[in-house]
Amino acid sequence: MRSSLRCVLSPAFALLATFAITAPADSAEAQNSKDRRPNIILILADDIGIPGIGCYGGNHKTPNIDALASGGIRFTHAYSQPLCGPTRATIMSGSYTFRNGVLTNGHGADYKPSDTPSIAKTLKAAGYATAVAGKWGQLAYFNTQEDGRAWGYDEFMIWNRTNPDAQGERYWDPAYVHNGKPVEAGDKYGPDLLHDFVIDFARRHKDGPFFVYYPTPLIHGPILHTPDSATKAKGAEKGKSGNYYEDNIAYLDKLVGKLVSDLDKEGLRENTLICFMGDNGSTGNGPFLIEGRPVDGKKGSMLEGGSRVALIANWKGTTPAGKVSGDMVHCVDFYATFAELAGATLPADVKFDSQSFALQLRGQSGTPRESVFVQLGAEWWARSKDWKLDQSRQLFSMKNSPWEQIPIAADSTDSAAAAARKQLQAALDELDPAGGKTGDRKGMKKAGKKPGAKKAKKKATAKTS
Ligand SMILES: [Ca+2]
Repeated sequence: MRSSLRCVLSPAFALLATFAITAPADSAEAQNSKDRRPNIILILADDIGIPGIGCYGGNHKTPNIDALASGGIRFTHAYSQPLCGPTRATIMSGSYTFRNGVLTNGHGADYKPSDTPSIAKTLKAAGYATAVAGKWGQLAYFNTQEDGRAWGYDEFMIWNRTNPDAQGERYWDPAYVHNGKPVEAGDKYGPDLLHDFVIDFARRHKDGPFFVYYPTPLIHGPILHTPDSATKAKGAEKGKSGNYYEDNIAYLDKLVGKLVSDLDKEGLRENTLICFMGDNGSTGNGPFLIEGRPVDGKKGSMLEGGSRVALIANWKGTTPAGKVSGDMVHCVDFYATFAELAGATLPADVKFDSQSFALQLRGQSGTPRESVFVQLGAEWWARSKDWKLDQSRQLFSMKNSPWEQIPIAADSTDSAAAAARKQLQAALDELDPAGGKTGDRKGMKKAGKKPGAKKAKKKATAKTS
């Protein structure tokens, strides 16, 4: 018997889901099922939208990420939140930001491990060894080993500027903390240290199962030279982004390839699910192109380019190779997906927004989402494959996304538009983001206020790091 996950969806819409996960009974069959549980590695890349990834039609070369996609599933309609903090809190909590409180950057302290679930806690309770490697900034409460345990992580190597003992940079001579102790990095390059930590952890837990959350700092600014850069211009060393953008993408891609190759050497590929996702859209000067045409919006924007990101899932021998899926997936969905694969029990009496796509990973059709929900501060929208409705009730046709969204007049007589409006409004009504934690804070508009249609297209702004 495989562990089962039951999604109870709203009658009108599959946006909100609650779950009852049943762990396998204590039997030989159940033990067998447990033995098939995969190791899970979630690579979260920083500030790279679909224009940064070659196999998405972007204008950059990413041969190793492309190979990961051609050996697994590439999701064309995958969504994060538009900024680091909200995405990270969404992944960890399995809930949208109006529930977990991290509505924009700078509010990570609103998400406490003591009173909110975390995916690492859930997987650890199911018997997984757990680790995190990379950027913890934009979330909080993570300096010591005790903090790690509170989040559910056995081991960690993190960069977290909220730690007073770890002030410093993320790339060269990085201010990382390893299991509560500062790393003596010398002239080392941070992303290399993280790779070594991840592979060492995997090697030590090769009998599995293990879970590694791997939020690499690449390719967030400052865009500095990498170990492979041909030149090392002084300007870029001081943080003037731009000179090494291509080199940073190349290094991210190289480390993805190295991870796959090192797991292969350890004989771990067939029992390890590797997921690769971007944490928000691309940023910098661009151009941000898909198939040679500029994408609509970038990081921090409520336009498509703010949150439409790459999602690749590769579990050798299990995920169908070379599949390109149009199923919509949201970063909130990792929680239920990983819990299902792990045969884990979700915390009771918690409202999750996560919807498992575990069946799709196993090559089955599953129950794809009918929409995704994205929020930044006091702005939000729900989106189906072809339509999008925002908090001001402005409807857009998304048939030409990711290049443009087309406003639909409120008095449009188009029957498909009317049906979409009804469907998406029902989804938003059920979620009721204005009834959750709101943007009634400094620097954020009050949630529930209805800006005009023009304002709805305006870029949301917030701090970044
Ligand atoms: Ca980011």
